[in-house]
Amino acid sequence: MEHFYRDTWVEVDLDAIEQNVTNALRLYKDREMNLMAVVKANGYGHGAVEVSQAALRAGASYLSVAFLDEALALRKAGIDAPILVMGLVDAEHVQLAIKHRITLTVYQLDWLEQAISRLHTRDKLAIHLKLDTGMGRIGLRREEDIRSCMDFISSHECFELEGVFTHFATADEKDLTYFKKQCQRFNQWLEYIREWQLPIRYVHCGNSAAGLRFPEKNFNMFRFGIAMYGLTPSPEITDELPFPLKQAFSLKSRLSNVKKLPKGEGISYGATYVTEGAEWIGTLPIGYADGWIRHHSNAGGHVLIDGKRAPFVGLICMDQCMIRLPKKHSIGDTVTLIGESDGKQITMDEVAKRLNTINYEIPCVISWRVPRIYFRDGQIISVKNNLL
Ligand code: PMH
Repeated sequence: MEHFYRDTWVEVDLDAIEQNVTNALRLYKDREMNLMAVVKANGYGHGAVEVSQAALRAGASYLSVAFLDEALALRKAGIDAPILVMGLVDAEHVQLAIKHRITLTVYQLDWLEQAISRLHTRDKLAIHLKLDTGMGRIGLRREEDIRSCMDFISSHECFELEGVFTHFATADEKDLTYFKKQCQRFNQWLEYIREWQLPIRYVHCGNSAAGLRFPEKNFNMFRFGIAMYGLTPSPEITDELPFPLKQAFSLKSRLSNVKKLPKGEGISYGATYVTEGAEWIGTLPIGYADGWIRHHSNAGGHVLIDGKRAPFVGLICMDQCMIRLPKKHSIGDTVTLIGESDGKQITMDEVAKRLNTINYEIPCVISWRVPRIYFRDGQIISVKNNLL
């Protein structure tokens, strides 16, 4: 087990990840469904290796990441499950993908041509064809381009067209007009693709929102990201989720200093906060270099200490910040920045709302300076400290 010596850490509840995956798959118990666990960005900041293992234990059959390095990191950690890279990988690296059995996303004829010049006759490169039905990011958009890619793929045996997919831009919104338009396009474009009669194993379009809200719209795979981590795809549809999600991520710290200040004393750079009376001020060893960005101090944020709320005061520094304590506390007392403390909770959604962003962003930006502790059955099963 790795060690760490600082008094700020993340706790990841792997049972929560497993439970969210199990519950999602249960929605599809009457038919074939593959769950692709989206573990890009280091598992949305939770830790890609540990999350992948938990998701696979609970029945996920595929993993996906954003770029090749993330896939290689999983292989290096001994993960054997199929992995799809959902972003562009330079055709120069196709041999690396084959060597490590990594599936690539394809959406350009040029790319296929470049790849073929680097493939040997007996190579098999697994690919998923990406269609841009309205996300406007990457993917094929025109019938003739889809057809020319299909011609090329079907006439070169080194390509194994294992999947076809698209990505929704608004599956997490109440208004379904745009979502329906994307579904309709995807269905129509799949018709073209079926003309080649290739045995395509996976067809996938759904993210968490579509996977949970519209089982009938998903083919035989969906890509489960945010909800696997126990976070709602958007506050707008929380009431529509078919089961309660269990948040896996908590962020904790311990007081590194406690002092009583009289009225009129300034706190932190710029002395922007001045005590309003005699106040107990606590210092926490977490700052913006840990991803606890400076905006927390202006945005009226709180932490929990013994289940009571304590506000941030003064500007967040690089490695430290200050809070106003409800009463005298001791150095070493635990403080919860995200998660539960004595039956009270600060959710990821609360933190995201305070910062005027989405819950996805919060765990992603808690930097790798902050060690992660992994729990299963209430026991610590591993610790990750990227510094040592
Ligand atoms: N599929 C693709 C192609 C994605 O980009 C994402 C998330 C998912 C599936 C999973 O979505 P979910 O987390 O809503 O379940 N991608 C991103 C993104 O690029 N920015 O925020 C989320």
